[in-house]
Amino acid sequence: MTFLQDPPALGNQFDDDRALRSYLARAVPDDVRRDITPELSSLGALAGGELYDLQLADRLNDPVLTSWDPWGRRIDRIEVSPLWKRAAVLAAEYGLIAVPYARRHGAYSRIDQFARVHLFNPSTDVYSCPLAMTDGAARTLVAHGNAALIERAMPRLTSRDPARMWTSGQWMTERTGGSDVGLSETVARADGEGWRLHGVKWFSSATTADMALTLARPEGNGPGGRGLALYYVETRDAQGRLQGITVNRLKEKLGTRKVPTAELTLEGTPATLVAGLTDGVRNITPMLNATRTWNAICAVSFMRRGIALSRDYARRRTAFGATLSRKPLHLDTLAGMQAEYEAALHLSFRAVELLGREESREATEGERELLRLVTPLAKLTTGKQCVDVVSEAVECFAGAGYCEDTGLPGLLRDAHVLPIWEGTTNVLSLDALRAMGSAATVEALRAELAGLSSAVSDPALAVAARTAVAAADRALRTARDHIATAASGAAGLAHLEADGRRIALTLGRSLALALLARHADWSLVHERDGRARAAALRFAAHGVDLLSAGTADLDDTRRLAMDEA
Ligand code: MFK
Repeated sequence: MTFLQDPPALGNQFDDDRALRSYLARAVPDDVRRDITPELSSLGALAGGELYDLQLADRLNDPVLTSWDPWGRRIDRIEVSPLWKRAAVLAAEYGLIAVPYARRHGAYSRIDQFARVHLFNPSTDVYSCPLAMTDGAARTLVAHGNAALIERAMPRLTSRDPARMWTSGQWMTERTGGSDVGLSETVARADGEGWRLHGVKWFSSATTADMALTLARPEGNGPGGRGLALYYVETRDAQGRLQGITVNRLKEKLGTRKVPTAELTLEGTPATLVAGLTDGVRNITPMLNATRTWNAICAVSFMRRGIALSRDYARRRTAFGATLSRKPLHLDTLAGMQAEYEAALHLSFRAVELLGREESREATEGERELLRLVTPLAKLTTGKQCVDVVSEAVECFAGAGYCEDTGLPGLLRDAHVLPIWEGTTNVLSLDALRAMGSAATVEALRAELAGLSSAVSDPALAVAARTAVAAADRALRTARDHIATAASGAAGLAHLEADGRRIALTLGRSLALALLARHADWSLVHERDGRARAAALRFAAHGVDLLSAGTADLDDTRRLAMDEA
């Protein structure tokens, strides 16, 4: 009989995720964990069952923009895929935005929320994008305390009723540049009590949102991010018509194909100031930091999906006389992926813990300082890990992984957005340096690493934790030395920037290792389980110190980069 290979299958994605369950067992009190487990398990079943099946069936259903109705009226209607419609319902019902604002479990509510996101994301084709922006918008409105906007939008953004829940967009990027937001050209003109926006938003993600937070320059304001103001926009009027918004076209992207990312022209779009007439860039940063946290958790969850599929396939696929699960080299590859995943999970959930503590006003001053730095570190570190791990997952399927209808290429394409949007690795590295400008933040990181290291007693894990502390120390010293040199000339700053990614990734990977080592030590004692220990030792062997070879010569770098003599 002809041989036919079984496809990979997924079980309950919560029950199967030993690393997540072990993390929750340590980080969340028992009564809270008992309370949140049924919904997590239910989401895990959906993610590995109904949603995964729907995702495979939905593969070719890209969003469709219809610009005109049959009678010549401009309508700009965007139809999203069946999977996205189902995801919208489930996101509301499972409280993916509501949970941290209801705060049923205080600071732990953020852990509850992001454990849900972790399970939900890999089966919903980046519906996490509108959700992340919705969370970011809610957090930004709360942070600025604009009572009228909070009263109007928060009940919608945080609703668990799919018919009432709103999603929000985050319209920042313009043709002048995605990273240098201060160059934005959109103008805001006063119009009675309100404002009207005029300009082009070049990348507006999930354009089907009910509202958006966006930046525009009030007429007469100066240049740069300081001259921009933060605005609240409702996309449709009471009759459901777009308000001065034309959808020029949907972007043709490498991945995130289900996300209707559009180029928009704003022509007199009504808008409301959120927080004063200036400092738009600073005022939108609560949104950026929220979506960057989502980015980190989504990176972790894509790694987990790649591993879950690869592991299942390894049990089914026979080659050279045995299943892949009996092949030492294949096992070595899977173990390496799992180690990266576990480190990423502990790093990202540390950012989540700190966010929850800050929001519930339980954070110490040091924890608030630490949050500012851990957020970009988690985003930039896990974005890179995710692309590597998911790429390995595709390779675990060899030729099958390269075929579109297995769904694996889509996973890799979606993973590829994570180091790009919400700030590229380089922009996030510079943000980490910006955060390290505060001595208190650097001190908070040192204290965190020292605390983690001292909590480890297993000898091999203690060595790993010390490796993490030493690598981070080298990165911090490198930054400090460059800054000291900068006092006597511009070369120090250029050196600091050139080393920015090495510094940030070293800090991100070191902190991830220290967190994993501390967790592994706990797991050895409390769960009698050595798997997290194996993950920590393997992650340490992958390397965390990107500065061990010293810093780069700037002239050589320029010559090499630009191929100049
Ligand atoms: C799966 C996950 C889903 C995610 C969905 C996302 C979908 C949405 C897709 C997108 O919208 S992608 C577009 C996202 N765009 C970015 O992330 C912008 C990237 N660029 C940066 O982050 C730049 O660093 C930045 C625009 C902030 C630089 O602008 P400026 O004007 O040169 O900023 P500047 O002068 O350094 O900082 C202005 C103020 O903000 C300063 O405070 P002060 O006014 O008090 O001095 C900074 O300290 C503060 N600031 C900057 N970044 C901050 C911050 N504060 C807190 N946290 C930060 N991250």
